[in-house]
Amino acid sequence: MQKVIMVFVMVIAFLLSAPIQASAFTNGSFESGLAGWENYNVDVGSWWLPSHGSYCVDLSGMSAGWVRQSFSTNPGSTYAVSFDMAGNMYSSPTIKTMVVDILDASSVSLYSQQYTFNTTGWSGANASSFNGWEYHSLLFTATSDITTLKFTSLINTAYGPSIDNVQVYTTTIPEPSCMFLFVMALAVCLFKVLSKI
Ligand SMILES: [Ca+2]
Repeated sequence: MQKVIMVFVMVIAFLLSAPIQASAFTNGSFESGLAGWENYNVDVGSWWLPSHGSYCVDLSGMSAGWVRQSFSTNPGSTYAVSFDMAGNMYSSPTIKTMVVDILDASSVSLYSQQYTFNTTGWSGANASSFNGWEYHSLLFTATSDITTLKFTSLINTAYGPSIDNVQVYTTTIPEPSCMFLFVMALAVCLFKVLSKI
C-alpha cells in the first residue's frame, strides 16, 4: 500500500510542478517586439536591464498607453498569469502605476487590479544593472473560449510602468481526452504496482 501512496504522491507532485503554457499565448517576453500584442502608445526597448531576454515594454510611449493579447481558453478552467513589473527610472513620477485587466469574449471583467512600482534608488545612471523587477502572479477562471489580458498605464508622461516576461499557464487539465489518457496511464501504473505487492 505504501507503494500505491508513493505513486499518487509522485503523480500529484508532477502535476503541480509542470504547469502547461497556454498554447495560444505568444511573445510574452516582447523578444519579437509587439508581435501578438494589440497596442497603443507603448515602446519596446532595453533602456534598463530586462527581466527576461533583451527587451521589455514601457507602457507609456509619449503618454499613457496599453498592450493587450487575446488567447484561447476553456470555459471553466483556471489559469495562472505571471509577469514582472518595473518602471521607467529615467524621470518622474517615482511611483509607476498600471492596471491589469482580464476580460472574457463579451468584455466582461474577470479581473481588474492596480499595480505599482517604486523606482526609488534607480535612475539612468544604474539602469544598465537594474535588478529590481517585481514578480506578480494571479489566477482567473475562464468563462469563454477567448480571453483578453490587458496592461494599461496610468502614467500620462513618457516615463511609465514597465513589464516583461508575461506568461499564461493552465492550472487544470481541461481537455477530456487528456484526462482520459491521464486516468488510463495512472490505472496501468497502479495495476503494475499492485501486481507486485
Ligand atoms: Ca523580454
